[in-house]
Amino acid sequence: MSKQSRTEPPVKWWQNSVVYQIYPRSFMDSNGDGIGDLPGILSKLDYLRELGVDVLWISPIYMSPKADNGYDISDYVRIMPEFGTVEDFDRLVNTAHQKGLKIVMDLVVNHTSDEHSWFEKSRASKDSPYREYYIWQEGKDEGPPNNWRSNFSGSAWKYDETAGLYYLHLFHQKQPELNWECAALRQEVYDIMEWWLQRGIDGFRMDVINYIGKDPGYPDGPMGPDGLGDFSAFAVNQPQSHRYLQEMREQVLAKYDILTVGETPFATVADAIQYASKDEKELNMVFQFEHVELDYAQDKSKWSDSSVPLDALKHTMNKWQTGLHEKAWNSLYWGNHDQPRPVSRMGNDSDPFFWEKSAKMLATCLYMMQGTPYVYQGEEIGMTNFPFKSIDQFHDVESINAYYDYTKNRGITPETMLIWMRSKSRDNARSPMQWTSGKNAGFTIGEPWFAINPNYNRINTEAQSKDENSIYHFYRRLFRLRKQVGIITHGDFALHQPEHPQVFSYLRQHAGQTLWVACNFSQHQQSIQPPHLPKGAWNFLLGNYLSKEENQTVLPLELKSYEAVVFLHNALGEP
Ligand code: TEU
Ligand code: CA
Repeated sequence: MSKQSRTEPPVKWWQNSVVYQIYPRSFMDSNGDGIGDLPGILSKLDYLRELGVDVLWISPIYMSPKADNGYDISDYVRIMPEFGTVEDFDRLVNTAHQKGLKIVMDLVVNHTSDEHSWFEKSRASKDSPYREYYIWQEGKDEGPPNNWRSNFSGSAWKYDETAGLYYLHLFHQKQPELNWECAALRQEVYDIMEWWLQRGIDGFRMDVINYIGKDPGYPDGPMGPDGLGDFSAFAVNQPQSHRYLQEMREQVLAKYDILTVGETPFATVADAIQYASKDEKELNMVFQFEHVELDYAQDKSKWSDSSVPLDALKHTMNKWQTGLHEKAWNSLYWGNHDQPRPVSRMGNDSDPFFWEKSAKMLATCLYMMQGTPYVYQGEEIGMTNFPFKSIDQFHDVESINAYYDYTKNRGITPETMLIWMRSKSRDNARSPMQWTSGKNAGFTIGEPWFAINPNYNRINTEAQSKDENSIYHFYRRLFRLRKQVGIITHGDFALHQPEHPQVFSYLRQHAGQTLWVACNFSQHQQSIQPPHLPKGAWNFLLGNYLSKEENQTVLPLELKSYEAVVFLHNALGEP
């Protein structure tokens, strides 16, 4: 069982790797300026290796005026001094490699900062070769070229006095969209990628890479109550994006054995099959968004008090698991730097017992599926949402802009908006990593740039490393299991008891084996009907209540509060 059998298809290294996402600003501060940095990451490599992850994806560390915390880049080949130097970076890559860890960089090339020299030259003169690096348009009827709404509120167009034209920004106005129609711009991007690959990195996570192709007609989108329109039908998943990615593969990616994951909001299963097809024409995999938008409001806005309905979650995960099977490769994630903390969102952080059980249950439910697991810093210790009390505690531009938009223009009271932000804001993921029960949770000896979650006394890596029953050790077991039991990588996927209102139960099958995973998403005990297979035996692999006793072969008929179980069946009766 621990060896791969001959019937299993060959595996690419990124298919059975576990990826850990680092948001450097909030990970570990080495010099007391309150900002996490590269030497801080270096000092935690042993912790990460112990956890059993294989790849580190590092959110942007490039030069940036920080309108969007580094996702607005002003120089792609310089490291922001507060994060360290290029020597620090090389040391990090080399040391990580020595320890068997790979490094994946964040590639943000749908837009730059407006302080990038390309943009400065682009706006300065219509004769500059840089003019066509960005998307410039004449206004219409004294207003912007179309009705598109920026992801960060307001119009997606900004009038520029110097150019006398509008430029497009689907995010912050300090994040002008690059014009991928321009061949010279595409070449610049490929050169930047080469520059980093030559430094020895192992892949790219590509920010909103399915936004790079735009409908050249720039038509109005369906209008919302705010008088602005939705751009997604014209600026996302356009055929041009696929063409550019195929070119990128031919020119750069094909030369390297690296991990590529595209961040693709609005991607359907059909889109993902194109982006991440088995024949590797574009990327290795994508981050789809459907399962992290199930608690959005009816108008598709993320700001509401809805929670994730389990039936919809089961339906969505099933659609992606079965839809990509043998066609493309899934990524598995509940959280990242843009999402609230999974244990607060889909589990129960109201009480220490429920918190621990539900964090382990959520991890089991996700990481026994097919695809490459991603874990966001702090998830492995069950870090929770932040108890925000006022608007001044927020740093995230999306949250702050939405607060003013909703309270000024949409008739939402500040109290209501704060409640919504407390459960949905991206800032929930950005409070510093909790290392110890000491000062500032061991994150910094200085003043942290973002307040420490007051629960750090109870929730920190130091306490959990010492406790064999902690969430941290449970994550280690899950990752080890993925390496030992091939069916977790290769098996197909089918919902079991799809109609059960509180239990997410599924089967994975491969080469005569069956894996059964059952997860109780409620705090109440639930009856279940375990699967019946004609012959052979079941063996217990993992659970968040059951002990590690060997040879547990009786399937449960009930699941306790947030209980998760994993059993493996072998038709031949062999474990
Ligand atoms: O996110 C893309 C994106 O669409 C997000 O705006 C997402 O929809 C939102 O955060 C959900 O609330 C990427 C990065 O991950 C994000 O941090 C950046 O702000 C954004 O691109 C612009 O670069
Ligand atoms: Ca620092």
